[in-house]
Amino acid sequence: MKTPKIVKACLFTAVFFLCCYSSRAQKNAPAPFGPVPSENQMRWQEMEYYAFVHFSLNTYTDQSWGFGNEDINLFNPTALDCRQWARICKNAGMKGIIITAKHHCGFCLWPSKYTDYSVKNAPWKNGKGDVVREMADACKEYGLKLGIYLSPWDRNRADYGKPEYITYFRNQLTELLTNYGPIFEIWFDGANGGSGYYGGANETRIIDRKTYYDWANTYKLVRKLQPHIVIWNDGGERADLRWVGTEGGSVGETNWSLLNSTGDVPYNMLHFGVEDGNAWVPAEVNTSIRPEWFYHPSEDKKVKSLPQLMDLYYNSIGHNGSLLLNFPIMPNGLIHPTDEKNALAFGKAVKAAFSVNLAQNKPATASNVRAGSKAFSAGNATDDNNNTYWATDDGVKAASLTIDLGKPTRFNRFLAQEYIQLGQRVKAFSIEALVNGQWQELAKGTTIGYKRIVSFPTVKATRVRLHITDAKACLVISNAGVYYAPQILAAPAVTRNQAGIITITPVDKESAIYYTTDGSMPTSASKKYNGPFLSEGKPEIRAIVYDPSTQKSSPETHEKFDISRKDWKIVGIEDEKANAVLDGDPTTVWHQGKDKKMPVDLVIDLGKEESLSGFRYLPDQGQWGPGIIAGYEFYVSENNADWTLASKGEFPNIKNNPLWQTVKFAAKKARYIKLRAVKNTENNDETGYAEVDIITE
Ligand code: FUL
Repeated sequence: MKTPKIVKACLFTAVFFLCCYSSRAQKNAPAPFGPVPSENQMRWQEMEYYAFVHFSLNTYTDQSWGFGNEDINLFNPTALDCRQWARICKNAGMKGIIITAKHHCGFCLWPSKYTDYSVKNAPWKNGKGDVVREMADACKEYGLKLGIYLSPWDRNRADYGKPEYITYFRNQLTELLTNYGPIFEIWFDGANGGSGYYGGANETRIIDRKTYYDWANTYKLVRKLQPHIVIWNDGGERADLRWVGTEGGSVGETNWSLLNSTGDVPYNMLHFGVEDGNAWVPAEVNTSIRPEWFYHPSEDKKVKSLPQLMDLYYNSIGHNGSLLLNFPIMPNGLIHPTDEKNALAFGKAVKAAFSVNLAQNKPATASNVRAGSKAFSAGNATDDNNNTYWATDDGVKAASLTIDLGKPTRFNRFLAQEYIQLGQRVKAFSIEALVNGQWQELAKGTTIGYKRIVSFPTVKATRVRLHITDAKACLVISNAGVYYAPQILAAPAVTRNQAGIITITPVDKESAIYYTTDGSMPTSASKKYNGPFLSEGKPEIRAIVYDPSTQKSSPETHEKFDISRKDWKIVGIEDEKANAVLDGDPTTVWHQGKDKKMPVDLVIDLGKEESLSGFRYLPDQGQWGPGIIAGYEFYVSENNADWTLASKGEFPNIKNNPLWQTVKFAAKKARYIKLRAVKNTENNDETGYAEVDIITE
């Protein structure tokens, strides 16, 4: 068909103006300041939200980390369906999936030519299956990008620790980066070296994470095979993306997408970035929808709820990070229905909060506009185009942008974006609103970066102002948005103190709480909570928050406590603070001093003989809480003199995921218990406890 003349003329005019506009914009544009993202990093940053799937032999052994000798015959999912994973991720608003092609145990989800320890020798599909292939096909079908997790540490390989292993590792990389189409991200886990099967050697092998893998050449290979990839590496040479120092699901409110290109970075720097860093290394927030990465049936009730997932959103994407959310795959090869339900509700809630930008195309003015030029005017921040921006004159590092909403408008979120292609600049800002003719401050913040979302209680205002108070260089803001996020009812927290008193705390202080103590589901017709109450025996509390105006309730909190700890005493320790171990409050913690050399004992008198079948340990819940016990022995005694070993072992992955650790053992009668810390995660002599509890028969 011939293009009509008028259409041609319009097209020509549009292209002409576009060219004039962009060359003019470029002519006076601010110079880049400091490090800037590469094209690959920029493309990745715009993905914002994508998934991890953890699936391996661990799925069948209920472990976090396989030792490397797990039986290949265990791998036989009966309903494996990567299309289910992809469908869920797509419907949840995600843009890609990273699959654990090989976790630390060394088992390969694809039929690698270079090892027998793979799906090709598993019963699944009579050894003809390839999970990575099925994942790649499903991603393609659902328009998702594919990423690969390949653990550098391999506890199965006899040659791990020797130079030969590097050849093996690179051969595997070559297979994965050649045979499965475009790969958007490669994930090199930082957990590297330690005990393992190692082809039957059953020993501990320590490697130098910085030098062993010859990262420089490994990266070269990766980039040659996949020129558009981004590399995540927490263990060795600085990569394209950084870990945020925690698997808990947040990055600092101050978050610079910068690090120094050499030198070690402590956990807290990973969390906040380095203001004057000389390399662009943006933050990826990796966390699991359940406490652990692999599937454990015991966590079926611990799937992150919608309010928790929303917090995660604000603490990652809202803090200039990306969100990598993990789904543990069940032994049958599917994502659990609760994980699916919560992930979809999360996607829906994000849409409900952020699909209508109340500032879009609203008139905006600024206290300074670069060269007074339209090309950098305030309106570029509200025009729904991230490639145009409001900029200030060189040297103007503080200025404000005012958006006229036209009429009193209800909102509770502000979103700002810097045009990071020219570097990250903003150091401090505040959000103000014109309410009933008066300017009032709603919130304060520090960095902005690619995206910053600020939450505050709902206001009704006619104007809103982004007031940048400090920056490294002139301001370059590509987007300013105003949103109304509907209220989300959050499950309340339920705690029991040592005296047996139950306290239920809502997230929103004004919410009404309803609860049951008989194991039944709470509703608004259940007992209303009017303050702390005493419990007897092994109480089971189920509680909800209920909003009468919408007749909606929060997800429930379900806590099952064991026997009362009323008569328990910590034996032989003078320090009063030690009671934090028994106070039922996960936020209080007690540390045995560093002067005590490992092993360190904690002895508790239960007051009378009990029939024990396990114990629980909660380490320091502080973000970088020290003294996390990694290796333990647990003893029981009837007289505090003759001790029987009930269990010994390790708490795997407790460093990155410092949650309740539950250990079960064959039933034993005892009045005294002794938790012996034989090793902590830092290999020093500190030992910390938020809580210690027992499991009775
Ligand atoms: C950690 C690993 O040790 C965990 O098992 C998990 O794979 C997580 C994503 O990274 O470092």
